[in-house]
Amino acid sequence: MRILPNIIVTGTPGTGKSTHGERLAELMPKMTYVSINEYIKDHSLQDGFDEELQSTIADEDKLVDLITPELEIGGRILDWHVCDIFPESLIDLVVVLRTNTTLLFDRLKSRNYPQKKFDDNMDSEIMEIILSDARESYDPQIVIELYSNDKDDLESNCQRIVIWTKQWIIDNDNDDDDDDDEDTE
Ligand code: DAT
Repeated sequence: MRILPNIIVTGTPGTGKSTHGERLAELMPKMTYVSINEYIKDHSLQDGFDEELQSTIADEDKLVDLITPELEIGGRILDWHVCDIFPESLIDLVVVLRTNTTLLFDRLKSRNYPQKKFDDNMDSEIMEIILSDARESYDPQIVIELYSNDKDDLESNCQRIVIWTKQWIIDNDNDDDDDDDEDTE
């Protein structure tokens, strides 16, 4: 039985997944932040390269096989724009970050993506693709949509997730010794 929850932080590229993931890891040192893009590189999980989008294609089956034992341990904060491949039974919260399209336009412009990748990402955000994917793949009750436009949003989102995590730990405490509660800090 896991003593720490697993959280997915997802959203269109540029919405602030890594910014949130890193801040959450600072606020909750017992949780482990996993940038899936880095994980793919570190574990050689590439399955080709899309020249048009200038993006690595991940071997999603291998990725799930490798990360599932980590999710079984718990305490992972997964950062990826694809949210619907992880085992539903091992995911406790899915945070879908959203950004005002004008702000996202500027953030993506500064990345110098190829035009198609830029357009696909803007369309994805406008059409709420990742939010729909998350709600279709997980119990909609564990999917929350949070705005990530500015630093105040970042801080309040992270505080909200910390409070949620503490409550999850209390609710899932199977240890009879109630005086020795695990904390996230
Ligand atoms: P992602 O990991 O989703 O691709 P990121 O965390 O790299 O996004 O953020 C992209 C840029 O936007 C980066 O310069 C930080 C900035 N940013 C993201 N969320 C923000 C927020 N809530 N407040 C201020 N800046 C933010």
